[in-house]
Amino acid sequence: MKPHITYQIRNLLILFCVAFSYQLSAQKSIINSGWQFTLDTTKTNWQTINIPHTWNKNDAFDDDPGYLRGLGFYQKQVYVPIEKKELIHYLRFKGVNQEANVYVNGHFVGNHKGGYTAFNFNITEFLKFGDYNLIEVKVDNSYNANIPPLDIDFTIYGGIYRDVEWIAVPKQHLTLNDFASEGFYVDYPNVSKEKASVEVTVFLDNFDVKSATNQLELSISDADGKIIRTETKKIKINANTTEKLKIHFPEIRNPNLWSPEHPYLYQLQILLKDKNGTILEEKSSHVAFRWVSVDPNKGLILNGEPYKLIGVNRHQDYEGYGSAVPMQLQENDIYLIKNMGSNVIRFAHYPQAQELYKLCDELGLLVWSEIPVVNKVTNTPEFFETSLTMQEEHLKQYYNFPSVVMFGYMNEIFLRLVFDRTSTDQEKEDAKVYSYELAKQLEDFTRKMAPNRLTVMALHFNEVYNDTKIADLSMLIGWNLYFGWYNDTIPDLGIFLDDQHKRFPNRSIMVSEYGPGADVNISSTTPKKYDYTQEYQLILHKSYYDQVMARDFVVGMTAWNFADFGSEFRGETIPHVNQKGLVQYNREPKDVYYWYKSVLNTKEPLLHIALNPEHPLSLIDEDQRTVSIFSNEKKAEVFLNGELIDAITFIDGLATVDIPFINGKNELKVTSDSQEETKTLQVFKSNNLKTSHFKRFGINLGSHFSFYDKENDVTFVPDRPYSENLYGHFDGTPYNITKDKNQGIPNNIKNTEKEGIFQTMLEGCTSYKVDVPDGQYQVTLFFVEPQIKSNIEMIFNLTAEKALSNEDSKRQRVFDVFINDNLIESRFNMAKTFPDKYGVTLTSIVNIRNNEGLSINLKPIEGKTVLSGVLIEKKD
Ligand code: GCB
Repeated sequence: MKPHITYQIRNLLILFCVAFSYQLSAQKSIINSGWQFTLDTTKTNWQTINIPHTWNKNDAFDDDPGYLRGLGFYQKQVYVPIEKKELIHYLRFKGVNQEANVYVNGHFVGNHKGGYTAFNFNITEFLKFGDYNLIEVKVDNSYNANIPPLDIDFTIYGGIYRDVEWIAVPKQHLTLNDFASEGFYVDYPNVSKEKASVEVTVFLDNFDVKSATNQLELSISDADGKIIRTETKKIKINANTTEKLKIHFPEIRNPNLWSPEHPYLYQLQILLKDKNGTILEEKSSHVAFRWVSVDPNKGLILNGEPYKLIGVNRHQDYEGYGSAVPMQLQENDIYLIKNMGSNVIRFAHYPQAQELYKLCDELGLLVWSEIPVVNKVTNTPEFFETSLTMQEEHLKQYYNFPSVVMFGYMNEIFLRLVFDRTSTDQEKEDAKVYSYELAKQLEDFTRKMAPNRLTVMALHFNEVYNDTKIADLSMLIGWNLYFGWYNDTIPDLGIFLDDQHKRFPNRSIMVSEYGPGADVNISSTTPKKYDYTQEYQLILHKSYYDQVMARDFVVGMTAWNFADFGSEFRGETIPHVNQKGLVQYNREPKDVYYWYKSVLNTKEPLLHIALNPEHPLSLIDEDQRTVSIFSNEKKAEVFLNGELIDAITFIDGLATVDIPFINGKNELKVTSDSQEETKTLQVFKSNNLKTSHFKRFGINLGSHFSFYDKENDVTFVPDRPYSENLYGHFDGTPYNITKDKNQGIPNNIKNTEKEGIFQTMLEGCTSYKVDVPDGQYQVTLFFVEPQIKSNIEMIFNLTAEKALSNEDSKRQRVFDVFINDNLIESRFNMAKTFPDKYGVTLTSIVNIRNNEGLSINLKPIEGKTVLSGVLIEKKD
């Protein structure tokens, strides 16, 4: 019996020890689930939500201008067991946009400004143990002149949109009070092919009223998990103090170097133990050996060799989620970016989820990370302080990711100033001085805090950056260049780069943004500047790539943007969205993504036909259609409906083929050495509409591009002058279309999602004809009043003309509408009927007889007529 009792006691003792050590060691839980949320300032009408959460995921995309920038309230009850009384408790918020005030059990705990960095609050003194505790967070995303960013081209979604963690730590722990860092920093005093050294600086807090003796055990293991270095330190920490320790590891010989092609990672483990050897806390970090520098003539030097950066910028929001995006979807972005063959990401214009940086370490992507001081600075001590604090949080929280090689702090800081029509010359001069001053402070601070990183700043195309010498501050300059979009032509890129290099030979430069907007529903055989076609997007990206690759001195390029993203005020073909993505807002790739992949990713075979089989194709008076095919192989064969029609050779990932599609269903097949792709699509081919059968036929008036209308499953064909047996206009001109801009009206059209039809139109057209066969048709005409006042002034649409006031626009145009001589709308006056740019349709049933075709006549009474589109649907 005796031994048995002893065993029982021993077991109990073990259990007790386990429970005891459980209580003593650090614990972290994610408390995202089941928060109460309300927008109501009376704090009623609570709804239950989960974090990540934003209150702007819908209103930032609706027809009403603006979105809620104001207060949101969150609350949650958390039970804290009595056993956790000995621990120190922190709340960690990984991202709250943009100002947070936190309360625990009614006590104010702290305030944080800035929506893109994490913050910790010690809440221990406010807790009730063995009881429920009320956590309240008041979140404010109102415009605040003292919190960057100010006015920018992306939506400021309000809310707690990243994880909330509850961290409970023993009295001695790695500090949580150093700008929400991990409490340790990994440095590499010397790295070369032959040897590498690692130094870790740890900050230990002792919250006890008496001093404590602890032990720190650090180890580095290689990618196979084999421990290759260990260091142990005993340390006495005085009561209520923070102790700083530096631990040097002996050099590692012939280290495995890290690069995007060879992302070799070592692992650092840190164990904090008490004097009895019980683990109090455990932390880890990637360790990677690489070194970077820039050379004004050779570009970036990575591990001693010139290395061209090719990649993308990334915003963090996602269709349907706003900024509150599940982590798995966000991580998929990084895989998509890597698979495209990128070797760099610029997380623009703000620090993004830490999980993504970790993935960049693992997959091999160099990172440019920055804080959102964008377009403009406010000259107040508060703005300066918030910006510097933000940079300190940014540097400290992202310091240990070896993929981060560039730390930035400003984007296009003189953009507002250049387009400012209200400030005096003196005010503008002052703005240059104080913006420079903030840049200098941020630059100096970044160099001091992160000595082994490159500092970087992005500029827009303007001499003001050279004149003020702000462009000489950082180690690397990123130019955001939109030649061929906002200004000039595509080849002007090279001219600009050469000129800068000649004038500033000691400056290292890259192209940090470039790219046109593109819409997968818009297509043209004659792509033009500012027309949102995928074809123009491809031309521009391809040429930029060639121009950058031809210049050794250019560090590289990051496309704007990896994905379409929310920018509420924009009125492009997809309103509220900036459409310059290589992939769509839902991350479905656009054609250009595949082109990049075919050039950059040589590992995975790729073959892509740049045609969407879901979009019916119309070939009117066109024998064949040129189709682009992308591949990273050398050659392929092209078959149409089972017959070989061409053998193609890919040059720089691209080949074009003229395909003689037939009317009806077509099967286009391309086969290369290792791959095959088939696309089956519906083609409407006609040289004579009078003898053709169709169910629906749409025309995009005033446009050289076609638009796929998903709702009606019809592709609206481009406009043309009338010719017999076909269709077209007899008079009128495309509204607001110039050599440089092929968009028509740059606004959201209310009450519709067919901006691709409404935004372009014929003005002054009195007669339009479509030679359809006899029969009964439903005919829908599409109109919008282009000049009615829109409240939004588009800074990014620099060529937009000034809108008329409501009063002026009411008198703009009045006209009668006839179809085949029947008056279907009398004194049509949209400005009078609709308060804004509404998509208006007139639908009538028309009987066509005697081979007369369909005639649309617009008779002006006042001003000029407009017409955006025609849809003809066969009824009998
Ligand atoms: C820029 C800005 C970026 C905009 C972009 C654009 O230069 O840095 O924030 O979104 O241009 O699309 O206009």
